[in-house]
Amino acid sequence: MTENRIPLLYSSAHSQHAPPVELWNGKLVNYPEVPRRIETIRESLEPSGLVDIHAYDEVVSKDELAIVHDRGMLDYLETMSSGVESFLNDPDNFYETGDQMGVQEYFSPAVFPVRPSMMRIKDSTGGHHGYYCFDMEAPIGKGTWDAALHAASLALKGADMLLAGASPVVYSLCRPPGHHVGPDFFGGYCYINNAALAAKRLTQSGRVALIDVDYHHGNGSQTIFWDNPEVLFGSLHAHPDEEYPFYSGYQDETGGPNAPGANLNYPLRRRSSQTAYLQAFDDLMDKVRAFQPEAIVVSLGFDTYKDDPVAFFNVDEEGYHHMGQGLAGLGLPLLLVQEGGYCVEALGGCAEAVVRGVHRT
Ligand code: SP5
Ligand code: ZN
Repeated sequence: MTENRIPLLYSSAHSQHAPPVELWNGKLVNYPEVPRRIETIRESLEPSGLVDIHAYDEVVSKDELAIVHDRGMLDYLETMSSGVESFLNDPDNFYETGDQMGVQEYFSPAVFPVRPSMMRIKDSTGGHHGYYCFDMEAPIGKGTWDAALHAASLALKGADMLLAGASPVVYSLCRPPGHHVGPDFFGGYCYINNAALAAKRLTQSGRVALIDVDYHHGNGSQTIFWDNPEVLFGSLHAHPDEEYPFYSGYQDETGGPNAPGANLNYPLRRRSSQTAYLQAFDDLMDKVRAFQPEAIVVSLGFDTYKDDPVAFFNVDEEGYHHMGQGLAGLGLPLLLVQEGGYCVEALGGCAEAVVRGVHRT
């Protein structure tokens, strides 16, 4: 597609967000969404000659985030992030702390479907932390808001570069990731939906396809574009019967009344072969072509990798190369937005394989 180098949009701001642990189904485990993920991708791509690294540190305003997100959620994230130290140091917010008694001996669920009967909690002035957050996988620290804001800004900058015709392909190296964030809910290591923001902005040029190849269903992106006929949301992911986020991602979720058929889910069983995965991917490419979009955004997760520590698919570097070629074959402005992928040693190779595929070398 291009002889030229692909702009790789990067900001070091992500490193301010680094939760050490999470409580997953009652067990304290290491948090897999670590800063090294992004640094290793940048370090691998830098000498490859395939990309030009653009260090980009401008940030968008909250108004620009509000094209897909509820103001209340954005204000909550910013306020909680800036006030987290005093919150954690306020004894009124805690019972006795000290030992970890019982924490690892009892199960507690880690993902919550929200119900309308609990909405009144929004009127509360305290204790309403579960209102916007739907699981225990998105801890907020003092650098979280700034990191998330920079990630969102990288995605929007990428969209703007495509709109300006600055490059046919852009890769926004976003962290934290975003596809689990809906209009007014966040979770799953995500705080702001980077890819959805970019897709929404790109609708300025016409129809857009948002292709989600992260291992997990992009429940946030699906919700944002559910009833929007301008955006095709197509997702390949682990079957919600057996994988996070559990409550969405089934094949019969096809879009709202104004957008029938504009939501395409390909749930695949754990341990599906790469062949089965790539067949589904190729099928999605056909559906994308039929939609006749003007631009493509990819929620690019590498947790489909064969050795990913949190997931169970079998994609390897050849598979990612094939996907890069398939995306480039659409012949449209293309924005790659980084989502998950937790096998840190392999991420550089995965990213390079996609980028080589896009270059058609
Ligand atoms: C952006 C993103 O990829 N978010 C995903 C959040 C899902 N986290 C669930 C982790 C499930 C861990 N399963 C343990 C499998 C052990 N091999
Ligand atoms: Zn994922």
